Amino acid sequence: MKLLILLVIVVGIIAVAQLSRVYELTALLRKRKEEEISYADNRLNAGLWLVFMVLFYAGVIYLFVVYGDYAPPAASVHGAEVDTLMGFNLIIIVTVFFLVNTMLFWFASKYYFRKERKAKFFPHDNRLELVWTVIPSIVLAVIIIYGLKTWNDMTGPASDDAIQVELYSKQFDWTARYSGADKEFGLASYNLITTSNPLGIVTEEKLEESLADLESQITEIKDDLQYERSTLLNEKAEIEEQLHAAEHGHHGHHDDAQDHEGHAHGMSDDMKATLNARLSEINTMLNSDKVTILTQAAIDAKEEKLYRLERQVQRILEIDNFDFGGVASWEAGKDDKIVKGEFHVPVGREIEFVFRSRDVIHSAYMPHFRTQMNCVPGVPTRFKMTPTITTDSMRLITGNEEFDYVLLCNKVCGAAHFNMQMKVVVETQEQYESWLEQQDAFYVEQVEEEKEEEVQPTEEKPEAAEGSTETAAL
Ligand SMILES: [Cu+2]
Repeated sequence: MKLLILLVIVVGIIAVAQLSRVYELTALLRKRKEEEISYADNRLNAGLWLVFMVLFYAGVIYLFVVYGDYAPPAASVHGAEVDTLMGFNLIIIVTVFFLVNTMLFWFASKYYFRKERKAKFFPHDNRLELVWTVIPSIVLAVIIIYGLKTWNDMTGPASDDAIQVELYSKQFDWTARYSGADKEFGLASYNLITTSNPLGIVTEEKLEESLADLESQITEIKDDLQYERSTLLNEKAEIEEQLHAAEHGHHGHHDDAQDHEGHAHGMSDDMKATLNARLSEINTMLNSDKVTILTQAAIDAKEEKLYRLERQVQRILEIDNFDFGGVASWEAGKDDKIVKGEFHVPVGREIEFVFRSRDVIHSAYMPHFRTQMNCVPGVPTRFKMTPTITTDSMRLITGNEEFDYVLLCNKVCGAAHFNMQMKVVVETQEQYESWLEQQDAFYVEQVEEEKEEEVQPTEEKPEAAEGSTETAAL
C-alpha cells in the first residue's frame, strides 16, 4: 500500500515535470520569451490569492470548530480564571490573525503587476509608525499585566487554614502525604529512604533502623573483602616470606623482605608471634565457607560501595545531631499519613500542594484543576488551589460514570512516564474526613506491621494499607 502511494507520488512528479516542459515548448512555438508574463497570468494569480485566503480561513475555522474545545471543564476556582485569561488572549490573537492575513492576501491581490502603473514612493510616515508601535505595546502590556495578576493569584501564599498535601514523585509513581493532627510535615531526608520509609521521614526509630541496616550492609561488604581468597593468599605468602627471611637471614640469603624491612634479621619474638597468629587466622579463614573469589573490578566496586555507605552513615549521624533549637521537630513525622494509589481532597477548601521529587524532574499536572508544577529534586515547590466540583458532580456533568480526576506526570521522565498517574477524589468535607480517619499514621503503621509479622508472618491482611504491602512483600 505504502509502495503504491510512493509510486503515485513519483509518477505525479514526473507528470508535472513533463507538463512544464510541454508548456515551455508551446511558449517557444508561440515565439514568446519565458520570462514575459502576460497580463492574464497576473490577473489569474491575483484572483488565486483571494481563493487561497478563503480556503485558508475555512481551514482555520474548521480546526477551531473541531478541536477548539480541547480543555476538560475547569473544576477549581483559579481554573475558571485561567480559562478566562486564555479566552481573552485567544480573542486578541484571532482578531490580529484575521486582520494581518486579510491585509496580506488582499494587498497582494489588489496590487498585482500592471505595465502602465507606477508604484508610489512612500518612504516614511510618523503617524503610521506611531500607530503600529503604540497599539501593540498597549495590547502586550495588558496581556502581560493581566497574565501576571492571574499567575500571582494562583501561586501566592495559601491561607492559614489551607489543607496541606505533599505530592512526592519518583520514577514512576506518586505518593501523597498529609501532615496529620499537628498540621506539620515531618522532616524528611533522602538518606533515610528505605522500602519501609519511601519518603525518608525522619523519626528516632527510622534513624536507628537505617543506621542498623547500613551497619549490616557495611559488615557484609567488609567480610566479602576480608575473606577474598587471592587477597588472603597474597598476605599469607608475604608473612611466610617474612618469617622465612627472619629464620635464614644470617646465611646470606638476601631477599626483598629483608632489604625492605631492615629489622628482619633481628625480628623480635613478639613480632614473630603476631605474624604466626595472623597466619593461622588466615588459614582458618581460607577454610571457612565465607571465602569469596572476586575480580579486581568487583573488589573496586565493593570498596566504592563501602565508601558510599560509610558516608551515608555520617550524614545520618549529622541528622541525628541536628539542632532544632530544643524542639524535637522530627516528632512531627509520626502522625503523617502516607497514601498511594489515590488521594482525597474536600470540595470548596483551599489545598496547598507541596511537590517533591526523589530522582529526576517530574511535573505534577492536574488538567481539570488547571494546575501544573515542576517537581524538582532537592527543591520543594508549591501550588494552591480550591476544587469546586466533586467527583460525583463531575460524573453527572461529563455524563461519564467512570470519570475520575487524575494527577499526571507531564515531564517525560523515563521509560514508564506514560503510566505515572494517581487518582484524585474530590468529595464533601465529611466524606474527606472519614476517609482521612481510615488512613494509618506513619508511626502507628510501622508498629502494627511489626506485630502483624510476629503473629502471622506469611499471611497478608487484606486491610493492610498499600504502603505496607510493599514492605510485607519483602
Ligand atoms: Cu515523571
